Amino acid sequence: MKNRIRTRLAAALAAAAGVVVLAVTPAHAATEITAQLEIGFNTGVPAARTITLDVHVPMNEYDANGYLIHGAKIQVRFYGSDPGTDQFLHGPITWYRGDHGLTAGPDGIRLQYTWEVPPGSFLNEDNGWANNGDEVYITAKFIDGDGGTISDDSNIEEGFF
Ligand SMILES: [Ca+2]
Ligand SMILES: [Ca+2]
Repeated sequence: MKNRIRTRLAAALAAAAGVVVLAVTPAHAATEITAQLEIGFNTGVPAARTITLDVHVPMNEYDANGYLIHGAKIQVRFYGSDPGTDQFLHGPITWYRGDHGLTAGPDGIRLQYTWEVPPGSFLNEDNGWANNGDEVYITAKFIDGDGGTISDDSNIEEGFF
């Protein structure tokens, strides 16, 4: 008798927990991600290169919050575009819920983040006498709490970084 009550109580608790989980679990799978990279030149003293990332995973606000609460993250890696194999340059840099630059809003999950690096940083992917121009892009991944992943390669930024 006692066992039966305990079982019933456990079932009720599980059901209650289930309702809570359902209330914040995203209703729709994330299927789309776009990544943009901008590299600018700060000509002040000291000079710097300004890196701006804009990664967007469209969905409604409810789902955006649900994904982030459940541990979804955005992960960014930098690559240098070259003939043949592209060179890995930097990363991964990972943003979770609450990290600066990562937001959930009416148009979905967005990462907007800017920082500066000195000239000749990891962005200087080609540093040869004959080939000093750099071609840099990012690969951005949206990884949900269960490990489901979608990714996008950004545009390529060209310059002497
Ligand atoms: Ca290159
Ligand atoms: Ca270079």
